[in-house]
Amino acid sequence: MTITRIDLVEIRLPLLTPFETSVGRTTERRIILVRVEDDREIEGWGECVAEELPLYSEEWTGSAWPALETILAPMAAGADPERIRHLFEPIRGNRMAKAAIESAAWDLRARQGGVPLWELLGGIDREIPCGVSIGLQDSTEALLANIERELAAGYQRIKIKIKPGRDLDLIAAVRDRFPDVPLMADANSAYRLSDAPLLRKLDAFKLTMIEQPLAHDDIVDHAKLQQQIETPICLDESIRHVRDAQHAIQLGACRVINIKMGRVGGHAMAREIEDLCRGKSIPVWCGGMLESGIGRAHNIALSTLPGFTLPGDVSASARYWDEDIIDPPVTVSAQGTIRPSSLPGIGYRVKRDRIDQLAVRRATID
Ligand code: OSB
Ligand code: MG
Repeated sequence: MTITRIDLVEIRLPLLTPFETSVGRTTERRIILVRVEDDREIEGWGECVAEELPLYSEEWTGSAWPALETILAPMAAGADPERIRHLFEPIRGNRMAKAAIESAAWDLRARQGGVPLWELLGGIDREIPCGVSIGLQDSTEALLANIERELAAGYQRIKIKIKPGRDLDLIAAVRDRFPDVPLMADANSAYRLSDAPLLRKLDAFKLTMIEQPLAHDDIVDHAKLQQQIETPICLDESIRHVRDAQHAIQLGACRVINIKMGRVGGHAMAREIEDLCRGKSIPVWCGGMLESGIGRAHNIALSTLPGFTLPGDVSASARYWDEDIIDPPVTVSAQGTIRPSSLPGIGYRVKRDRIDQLAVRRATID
């Protein structure tokens, strides 16, 4: 049952439309996929959510590759899949790289046991509620048209990206057109505590939350900001470990947490954060990192845990890709929900031929 072989493959996957945030613009993803195999040739798949440049966190595709190839994969080769997270503990940082192998090991365990990953993780058999994250657009009209389309498709909440100079007027225009839609804004760390007077003006628009307004590694200033605004703060970038979630909740730095399995080093840590938050009545939702179908399938499984009560940034493959690397692609119902697969593991077939077409580098560790 031990991991006997690990394959790494980097693919280039062009986005159907560029995705722009306060920190930059992405047109093509460079994604590292991890395939683990056991002695009976059962496989497991994971995805590294590191981006093309270290603009969201310190990790990027170029740093995750050597971390995986020279450190993490050699540690994991020969190991029991259940032991992976403990083996990785002495290695500092590199959480997205760790999560790529750790999550592949979870998929492997689920397939070894013949059960869906969501069941192995402790999820509930239910459809998960979905929202969309819409990047900065060239014009307000383009944003409004985009929102219109996503609402018509059934998505349950809209998240828009904001940054200084593209905030109050933009949100006012959206609220004017869609007075009752569940709406939130993600700043990706674009503001400072001294912007509190401006951020307080957002209270008028009844956002369900504002995501990560202040620095990517800050908790203390978020607590000060939360005292000055009514809009609930949701932390994304700042929560890298269950300890961060503990500290943030203790200090009142947020009322909601966005859990990204890659950002916190894997499913095991994501579950710990979900468990903590559920105990403290802090709702959580599953964030996204423009994942291909493999990362998306892991997000769906994670979202079945009981604490994930809010719509996540987990949406249909067709919003991102011309052709996904899994079959079938992820689809969303007219009610804005995804039904988790009942097949073993991540529950989707990985399209090896498609991956081969997109591959730009490979490594095998055994
Ligand atoms: O901050 O949630 C974020 C994408 C890349 C990096 C960070 C973020 C995002 C998104 C997109 O908001 C979510 C998605 O559709 O995958
Ligand atoms: Mg975010």
